[in-house]
Amino acid sequence: MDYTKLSKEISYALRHAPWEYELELDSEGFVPIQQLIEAINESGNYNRPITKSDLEHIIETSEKKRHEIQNDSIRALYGHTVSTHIKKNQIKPPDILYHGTSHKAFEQIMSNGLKPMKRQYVHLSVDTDTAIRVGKRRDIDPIILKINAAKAYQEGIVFYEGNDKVILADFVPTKYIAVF
Ligand code: HQG
Repeated sequence: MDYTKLSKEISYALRHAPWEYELELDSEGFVPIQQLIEAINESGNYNRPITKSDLEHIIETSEKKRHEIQNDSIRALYGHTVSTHIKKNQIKPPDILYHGTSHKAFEQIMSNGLKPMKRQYVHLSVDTDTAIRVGKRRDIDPIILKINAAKAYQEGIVFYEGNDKVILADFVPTKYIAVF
């Protein structure tokens, strides 16, 4: 079983294109596991039919907590681009957060703030290692931004739960952003 390929397909289905799988996300992004399994098995993309254990295996072994199972449903924890708004729990963020990005995006971020761009939320990292990993997807030598989340929160910027490494926000104004 190609678990990397399966994990990517699940992210695609749950973050970006549930309709291609005849799935409908609920307000928190969940779909019934059985429906997801049946839709994926219809494609015949894998060397055998996938099962709930395969999904559990991906969640347990992945270096990133991308998906979550609750009862008989599964969801992506972050990364959504679907047009229906996925409701996330508001949280008080850690005092400092980070964001790894490209040199190309940097100037625009410093004049317009951090925006969700194609996703529903801005994705922030709880530590510099995570931010570096995120930034390296776009730049071999990424810029690491340091976010004064304590001040932003105090002044009304809303933060949301992502996973243990990722915190979400609607928007982060420039005044809370510095280069690390
Ligand atoms: C940038 C992956 C211009 C932003 C990762 C980023 C993460 C701006 C890009 C998760 C901007 C959007 C999300 C502005 C922000 N002007 N550019 N005003 N504001 N940007 O991929 O945070 O492996 O949508 O800096 O690890 O890079 O898929 O967001 O470079 O956790 O599970 O616009 O996706 O996780 O890029 O990554 P993305 P991201 P997975």
